[in-house]
Amino acid sequence: MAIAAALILLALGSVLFHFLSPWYFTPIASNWHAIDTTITITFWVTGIVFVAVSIFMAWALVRYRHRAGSRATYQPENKKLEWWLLVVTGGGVAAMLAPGLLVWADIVRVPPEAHVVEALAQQWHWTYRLPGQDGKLGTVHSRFVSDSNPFGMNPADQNGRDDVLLASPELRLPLGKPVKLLLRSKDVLHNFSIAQLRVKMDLVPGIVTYTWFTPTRAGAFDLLCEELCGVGHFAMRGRLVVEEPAAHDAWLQRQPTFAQSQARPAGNAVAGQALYATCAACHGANGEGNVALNAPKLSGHGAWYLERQLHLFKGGARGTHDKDVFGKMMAPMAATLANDQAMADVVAYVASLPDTPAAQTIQGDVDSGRRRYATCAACHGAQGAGIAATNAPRLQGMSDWYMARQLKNFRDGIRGAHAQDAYGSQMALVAGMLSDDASIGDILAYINSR
Ligand code: HEC
Ligand code: HEC
Ligand SMILES: [Cu+2]
Repeated sequence: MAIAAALILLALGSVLFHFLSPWYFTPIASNWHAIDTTITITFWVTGIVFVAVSIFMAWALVRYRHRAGSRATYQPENKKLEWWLLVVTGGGVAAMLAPGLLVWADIVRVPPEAHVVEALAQQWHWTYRLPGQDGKLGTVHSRFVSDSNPFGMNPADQNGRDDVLLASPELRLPLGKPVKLLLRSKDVLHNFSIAQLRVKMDLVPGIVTYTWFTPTRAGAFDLLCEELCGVGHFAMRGRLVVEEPAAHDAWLQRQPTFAQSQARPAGNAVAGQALYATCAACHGANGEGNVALNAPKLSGHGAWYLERQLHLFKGGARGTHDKDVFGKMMAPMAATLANDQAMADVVAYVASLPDTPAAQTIQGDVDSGRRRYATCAACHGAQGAGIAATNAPRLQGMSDWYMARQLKNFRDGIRGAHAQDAYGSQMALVAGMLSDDASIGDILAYINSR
């Protein structure tokens, strides 16, 4: 009797939970209402069966409970009942599967007016490519991929010259226009998924997969890589901003094309030497860093990393947090560099400076650090040499006292919290695992031992 009551309560509780709980689909922001409908149908079918089976079991427990003198009979065949169950089960399964087939047919049939956008995934971030004025994407090949051509653009293909390459995890799309999304991976399986759009599709190295949708609500939506194996997919956050078509066109006009980005003049170390005079006061004549002035070693960092930090400081995405005492000292210094060319020049000069390893100031448990560093290696490299393709800078041989401070800043939301600091926020996500300061010391001691 108690079990029968428990079964009924369980069924009732589940149904109430389903209807009353605040955890359900996010409000939809695309044309894919049909996906929600199929899920609702499945919930109805499985819900009715679940309640019916629970009630039947409770009823059978009460009706056929033990009574003195009563005997069970064995009835192996019941044609009528079997037909009945066959038809009801068949109907239920068809009701769950058939709508899905219809929706899938819509998903694979892209409307001809859809404009094309490519999302390119790699360990561990997203970038995007838009076709430019001609509406055609240029061809790409993995053999063209390099640090200066991360999209693998075919330099001989005229269609690619006006392609807009977005080296940022943020994609912008116009409201109300259907988009065909081409999905390309440079290395392993990834998964493009935006809950509010009800869009989710795997990226498979070696082939280009696709999906399509029409954004129906303006706003910013999180893009997640839901390929959950491996160490870094969780840190592959992106963002989709859906905006009015006019605002979108204006934004698109400002993005450089592939041809323009290739034509950008390289930094000039001679011009950079004069600019570096200001920097030397804190960072040292050879960019070796100065712990007394809290200015870290710069020599030995990749130009891509230094330029990005100077842009972040100048644009206010780094060094503006209230508690970022030392970042706030650096930010006005970046503002003295008048433009992109000045930044490229000073960085070119830093690249010409001798690279002597920084003095080691941090002690810790190297073995514990080795274990913890396994996660870091996925982006910063096994020896901490930094990897341009993952946007993760060099750690080995750099100022350890400075890195200790940065790791705390990342963890405590002082660095990497700004909306425009896409790569800093990725590092901040990882730094969340460094709950105690001792683990930071251990990791840095391990990096020092490399
Ligand atoms: C007044 C002293 C001072 C001067 C002058 C100065 N910096 Fe800095 N710089 C700092 C400090 C302090 C930091 C560390 C900020 C932090 O801890 O977040 C820093 C950080 C940096 C970083 C970030 C390094 C990293 O690993 O993330 C770069 C790049 C940089 N400075 C470049 C420059 C350049 C280029 C100049 C000259 C235009 C310059 N700095 C002038 C004090 C200075
Ligand atoms: C998912 C990739 C990823 C992982 C994993 C990762 N990092 Fe980073 N890390 C980055 C990126 C990207 C940056 C550059 C952020 C920026 O541009 O502001 C960074 C920056 C840093 C910096 C700042 C360096 C400087 O000169 O200012 C330190 C220190 C650092 N990481 C240490 C670590 C440690 C220690 C671990 C392991 C616990 C780790 N990272 C794991 C991607 C990663
Ligand atoms: Cu991924």
